[in-house]
Amino acid sequence: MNNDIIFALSSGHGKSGVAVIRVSGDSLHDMFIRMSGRSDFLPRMTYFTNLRDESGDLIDQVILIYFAAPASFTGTDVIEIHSHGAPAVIEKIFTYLSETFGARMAERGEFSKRAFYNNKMDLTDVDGLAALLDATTDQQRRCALRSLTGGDSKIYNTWRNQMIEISGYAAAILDYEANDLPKNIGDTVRNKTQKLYDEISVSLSRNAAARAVRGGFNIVFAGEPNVGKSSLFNYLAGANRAIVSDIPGTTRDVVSVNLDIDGYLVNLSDTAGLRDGGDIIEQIGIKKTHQEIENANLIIRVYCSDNNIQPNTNEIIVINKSDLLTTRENKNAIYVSAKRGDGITDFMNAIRKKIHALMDNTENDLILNARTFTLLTDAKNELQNALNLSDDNYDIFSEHVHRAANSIGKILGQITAADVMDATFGQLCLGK
Ligand SMILES: Nc1nc2c(ncn2[C@@H]2O[C@H](COP(=O)(O)OP(=O)(O)OP(=O)(O)O)[C@@H](O)[C@H]2O)c(=O)[nH]1
Ligand SMILES: [Mg+2]
Repeated sequence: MNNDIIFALSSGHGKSGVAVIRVSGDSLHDMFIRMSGRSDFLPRMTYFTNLRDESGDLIDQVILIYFAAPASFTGTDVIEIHSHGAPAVIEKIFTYLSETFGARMAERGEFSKRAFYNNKMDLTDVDGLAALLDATTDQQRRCALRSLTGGDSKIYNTWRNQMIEISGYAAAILDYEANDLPKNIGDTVRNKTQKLYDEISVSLSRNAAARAVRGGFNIVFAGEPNVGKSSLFNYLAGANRAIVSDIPGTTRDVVSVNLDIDGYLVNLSDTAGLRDGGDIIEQIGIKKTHQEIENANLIIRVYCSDNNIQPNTNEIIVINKSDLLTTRENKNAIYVSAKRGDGITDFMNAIRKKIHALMDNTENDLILNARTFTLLTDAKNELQNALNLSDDNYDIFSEHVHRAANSIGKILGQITAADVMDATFGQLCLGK
């Protein structure tokens, strides 16, 4: 691979105290001598330098660090320039790098692409890096970090190695005499395949939780018009985001806010009240309510009269306007009053409990995106195909398990088409 000299701003954009510009290329030793004015430098040490352009003009006072290949982020030589964060300084350094050294601005994700081709990262590590850079909550940070530091790769590699081994054994059953093979090898091969199948199934079923960590835990308020959904929504949002009125059918569009509850990202949505009739616009709103309910991790069913309706596992039953009620029959409902604030603490605790039930321990789940979810599902289906075969079909059994191993290989980027690479690295920003 051609590692021409590329550079990018690795720190954030806009005015800042310090900016970090990263440079990557095949041999940057001489470049470092020219920039630092010294030849007796060591890798990974900081050197304070008056950085000057070709005509001797001072560009900025900077700190330089040299990372010698392969011990760098990209696996190539890397120079880090820590300058003052002014846009004019950064611009001047960019011009200096291109004019003096023929360097060019890196493309989106190009540093990580180099790291991938130089075997510093596999594709699941890159997915982890992208997730980490997007992280806004503590749980997102933890999950992403586990993936970035090779946690996911380790699991995939273990699965893949086991599949290759099983596939080899299955093929051997036909090639060797029974006496030359370990006892009950057929059963062993099947049991191992079943175990892998179960493990992958669990990981796939945890995807809803993993998605909720990345995209947010979706909570939807649903119920008939006028029961007080918007009032409760505003209460939890801590702001008057949705219009409240005593006219049934007030809310039509979905109104959403993001909250951080115990370190988890939560998307809270208020919706149009569910009823037959109403005008065309209200009916469109009700359609949207049904879509929101489908995507919800938790549905808050709001009522305003006493009842005995029981919640499903992903539901909380809330009976609002408790200030007007005389009975409280429902043991599995939470009685609240948006008007007076009664019962809100219990309500919040019930929500918390649901969030924790789904999202706790997700730091051990794989980070799945559309690409990895599809490939992992392919692998699971191939194992299922193998397990469905009758006893004497071990050559086909071997082939199915081999294909499952290939799918896992694709997840890691061991066999990958160019478009997948572009999609994976494209999710990163410049300078990563
Ligand atoms: N007494 C009493 N009134 C309430 C309470 N909560 C809401 N209300 C009133 O009930 C009416 C309807 O409240 P909303 O919050 O707009 O109800 P909604 O469910 O969002 O209604 P739609 O948007 O039409 O579906 C308003 O007049 C509120 O002031 C409560 O706890 N007690
Ligand atoms: Mg409303």
